[in-house]
Amino acid sequence: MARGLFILFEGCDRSGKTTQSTRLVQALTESGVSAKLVKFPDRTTAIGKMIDAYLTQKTQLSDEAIHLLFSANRWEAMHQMRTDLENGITLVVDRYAFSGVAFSAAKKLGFKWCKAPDVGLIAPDRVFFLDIHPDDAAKRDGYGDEIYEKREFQIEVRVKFFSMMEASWSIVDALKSPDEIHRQILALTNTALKRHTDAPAPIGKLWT
Ligand code: Z5A
Repeated sequence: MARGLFILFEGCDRSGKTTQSTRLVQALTESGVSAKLVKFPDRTTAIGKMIDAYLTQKTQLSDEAIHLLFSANRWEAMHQMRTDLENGITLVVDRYAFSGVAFSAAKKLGFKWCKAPDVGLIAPDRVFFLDIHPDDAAKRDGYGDEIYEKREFQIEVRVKFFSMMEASWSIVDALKSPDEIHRQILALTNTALKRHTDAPAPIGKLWT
């Protein structure tokens, strides 16, 4: 049995990651592909609860401490993610280490320092970056509730994302309609799945 693919959605706040990752899992499942949604931060774990308290401004933490908690929140999910991939389940992941680096680097922590705790995590096979200017994102529902939802900061985060892009990334215009975006992403995912069936690649390690 071929392993599952690791499909990642990244992007600034309110870019539609949750909308699109949920729709992708649904479409894959309906077409007979075993697929599962994974979201970071996972606010249900003990570490995730500390992250949630920070994001909702109930507690304060140093920039370094919250960065390491976000990374630990990914490492605690690695065993299950690897097991799922090996069992042929395609993982559709909503935010990952690139968010970790982009947000902390936007606070002026060094890139090298930011990447270090996530080195060796499972690497995504395909990344969809939902691109939206923070001024457009701010017009969407729910914007402004959490600690990072500030215009200048989000602009800086977007710049940091662009500086990390690799060949496996596709930039998707997040201003298009949800249906159009879904169609585009589903087509790209189906191409990636076909390529993977024809020439399976082993599970990769991030930034090694
Ligand atoms: N963070 C970090 O610092 N370090 C890390 O390592 C990680 C994360 C993993 C919480 O993340 C914060 O944690 C986040 C980054 C930081 N801070 N910020 N900013 P989160 O993922 O839990 O929360 P979020 O980034 O705020 O995601 P979100 O609010 O769930 O946004 P989204 O998933 O990208 O968008 P959405 O929920 O799908 O859609 C937002 C709204 O727009 C909603 O009303 C939709 O109906 C609407 N929408 C969606 N698509 C469209 C289109 N195409 N057109 C029009 N309207 C749309």
